[in-house]
Amino acid sequence: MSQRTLVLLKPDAVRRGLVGEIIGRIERKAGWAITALELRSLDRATLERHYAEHVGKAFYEPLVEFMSSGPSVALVVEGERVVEGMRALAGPTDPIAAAPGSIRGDFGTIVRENLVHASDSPESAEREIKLFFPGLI
Ligand code: RTP
Ligand code: MG
Repeated sequence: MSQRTLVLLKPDAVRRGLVGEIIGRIERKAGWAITALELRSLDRATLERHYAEHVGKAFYEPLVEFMSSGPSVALVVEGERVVEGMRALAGPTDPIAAAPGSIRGDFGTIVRENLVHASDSPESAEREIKLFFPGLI
């Protein structure tokens, strides 16, 4: 079942020079394709819409501070079961709980600075793709 998903390489991934490494892992997945890609700094308004489910939580403000601390790379990835597959490639939210082999497991230690975002359902993916790439059909 071909799907699409929205991936963000968060500011820590860009700062640490891990963009090529992470994109390489996505590119090597059989049958997946990157169909949009942009380096951009995320403003508070965009982050509030992106992370609407987390507004008001204790970690929300520090999350927004972090996510606006430098540019991110936004991508649309298309392919077979890519929503579930990208979440698996990223690993669980807490990098210490993430298995080696996953992006967060290989490169992360801090819950907030966990390198990547990947949409958590096909519905979230469509909402997030509209937010980051409004020109995309
Ligand atoms: P994401 O939305 O970024 O793909 O990550 P996720 O689904 O794995 O995690 P989610 O629960 O949606 O949380 C969004 C992001 O907020 C930061 N976070 N900090 N306790 C904390 O300090 C905490 N919990 C979450 C992480 O950057 C997480 O990815
Ligand atoms: Mg999430």
